[in-house]
Amino acid sequence: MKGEEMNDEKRLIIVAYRIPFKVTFQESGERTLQQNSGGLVSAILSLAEKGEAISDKQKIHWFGYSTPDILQEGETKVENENFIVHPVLLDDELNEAYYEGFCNSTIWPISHYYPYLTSFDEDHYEAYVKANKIFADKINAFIRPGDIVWIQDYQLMLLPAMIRAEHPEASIGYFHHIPFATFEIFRLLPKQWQSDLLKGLIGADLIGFHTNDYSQYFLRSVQRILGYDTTVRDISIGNRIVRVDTFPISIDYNKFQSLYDNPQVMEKRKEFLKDLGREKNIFSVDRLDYSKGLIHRLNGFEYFLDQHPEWHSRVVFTMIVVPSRETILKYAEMKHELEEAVGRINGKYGTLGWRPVVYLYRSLSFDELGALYTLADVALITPIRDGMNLVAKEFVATRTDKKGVLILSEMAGASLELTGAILINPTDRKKLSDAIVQALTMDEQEQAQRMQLMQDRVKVYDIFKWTEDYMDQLDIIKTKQLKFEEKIINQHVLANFKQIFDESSRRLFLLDYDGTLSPIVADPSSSKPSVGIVELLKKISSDFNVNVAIISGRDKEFLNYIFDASTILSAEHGAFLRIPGQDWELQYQYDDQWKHMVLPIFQKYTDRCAGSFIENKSTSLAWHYRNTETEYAHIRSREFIEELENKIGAKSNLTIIDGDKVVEMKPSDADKGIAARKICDLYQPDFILSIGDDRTDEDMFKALPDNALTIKVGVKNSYAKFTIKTQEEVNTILQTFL
Ligand code: GDG
Repeated sequence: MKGEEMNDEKRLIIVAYRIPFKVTFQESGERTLQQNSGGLVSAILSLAEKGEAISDKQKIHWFGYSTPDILQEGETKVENENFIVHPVLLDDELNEAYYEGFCNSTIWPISHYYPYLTSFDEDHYEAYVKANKIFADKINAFIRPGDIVWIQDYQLMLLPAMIRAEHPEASIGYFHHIPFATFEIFRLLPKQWQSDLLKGLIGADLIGFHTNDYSQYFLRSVQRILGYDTTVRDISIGNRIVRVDTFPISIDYNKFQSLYDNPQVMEKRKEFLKDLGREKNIFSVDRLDYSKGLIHRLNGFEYFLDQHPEWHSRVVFTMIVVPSRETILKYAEMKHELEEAVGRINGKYGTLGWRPVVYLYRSLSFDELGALYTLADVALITPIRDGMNLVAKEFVATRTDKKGVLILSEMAGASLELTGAILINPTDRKKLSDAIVQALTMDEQEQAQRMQLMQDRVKVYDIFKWTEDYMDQLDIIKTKQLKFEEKIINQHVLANFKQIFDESSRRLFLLDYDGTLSPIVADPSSSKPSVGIVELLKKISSDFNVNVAIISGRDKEFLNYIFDASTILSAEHGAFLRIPGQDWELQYQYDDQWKHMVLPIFQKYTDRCAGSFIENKSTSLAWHYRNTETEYAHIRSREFIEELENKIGAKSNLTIIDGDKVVEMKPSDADKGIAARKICDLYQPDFILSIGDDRTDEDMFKALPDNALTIKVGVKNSYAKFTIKTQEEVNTILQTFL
């Protein structure tokens, strides 16, 4: 965020389940708040230092779950020189059902493609809603205009919407650190949960994922479950645009790069190398988790030992498993299974002087981690699913000696960037074994080339770049939204136009029907005007001397049925015009021949897409696919348009309108713009109001003189001068002129 006026006011609020701080009490009773060494914390701090996202006078506010013991009597927050921590207190019972329950027994397994490990417990879900609400209440009471709220991860998917509801203008970002599963997996959740979680997320302005696949899977679920229109990275939710984008998280490269020559790390490395005492070292470190592929990794290593006796006694695999989530049954079971597998392998292949697998179930100090990264000949990072995997990037960054080979699962987000790794599918034990041999025998020149390639990438897009990139994008989407906001019609503009209206004598309203005077419905034939709107138009037209014209794509019969004889009606996108007191008139020489040519194509696509149908109007043909499976029908509609274009050829006098869930074909002789101009010529108005919502209304907006009051319904790019967010507001606009 650069150069904005309210910079002094701007605060950055980070919300994450955890607070990355350690609070210690000295004997004297004095308390200190220490930042953890995680990359995200440093990166966020650097934003403040660079004055990027917030004013440098501001400390960063961090909201996260904590137990009350970090607070002293009467306190609600703790601070140090950079951060103010706001603990969100959840009682143990709630926290267990929320965090271990819904977060780690439902969202985590389903997102990592383990439906059979997913619990579907309503009480857990309720706890999730409740906990998100406790976060929301605390944050909502704290936020003020200008603040940026950045929410981290799957424990808080409902929070963006809960904040948006209270602070419609707030700048809200969300980042999802784990994979977003495909629609077919996500839909296994109960319908209510699916839609709540998605609606929760789209409360944000920017939703970030590690890979383009996760972004696309999310967009697809939004489209299929919530029915919103999406582009490759935007969601139009009527009154707002939400951006979905890809930001592969990274590490503090320089910090890891300095480890190789760090004296404490060197000391540890020497010690470990002596203890391990083999020609080659293979290393892995992960949290205990089924998604990390620990058992498959051991199976692969076992197969390697089985197939390659020549490596016996020469290689040792150091497998560090960091305790995690042990209170969840599956994790406890898995730990047991792992220990059995290690025992089996060591029992089968080990000797008195050689243990093939050195297994440690504990966490490492940072120096120990650095020592193991830098001594490894091979890093074996083989998750079955992993949002990103930072261990892989950290290993790469530490290797200033340009040695060491990374074997990486293609199922880790990191595999898209770390192309110098040997990429494998972790379930394929033969390939895993081959990869180990390839890595152990790789010459130093190739190791250096591969390492350089990966280091170049991690160095360029480090955690600081990631954070900056995210904040820039949040700023861009917010600015885009503000541009739309500027077009939103306000009382002041309306009052001005009302004055012009009062002073004018030949007033004309040009109004679209579907999506403007009536809400969009699944079945076009059941569409009804909004309650009271027809009467309102009658009143405006009789009491206030306004000529009201409906310019619609609908046919004559439909418009005749809805509107009375005093209304000017234009049907079928300007093909027919009825001036009050006269008959309908076709606006150009019409020939029906073209329909015979294209009807078989219309029929073919209707047959192929269950639920779609043809509307055969006097001068046009429309293929509606609103009631079909959206994504499939959208693909078919592209094919359909291409086939129609091929059939009619470039010089044809026919137009194809690629509308909202409808493809319409008609002669080019008429459109809503031509109709609007003709009506203006006939009535010579000195005041024009025009409202429409869809693409064909753009012809009308374009055709009208500069002094017309043109209003687009819905937040979309438009030629109209002003925007209203919802169709319901049309009524209010019309009321203004009473
Ligand atoms: C989630 C997503 C995504 C591990 N053991 C020790 C230790 N670590 C540090 C590593 C690394 C971090 O923990 C683990 O990060 P990962 O990315 O591998 O995995 P998750 O914790 O599952 O994180 C993941 C990540 O979010 C970020 O978006 O990449 O996909 O699942 O930094 O170094 N550090 C120390 N001792 C240990 O024993 N000191």
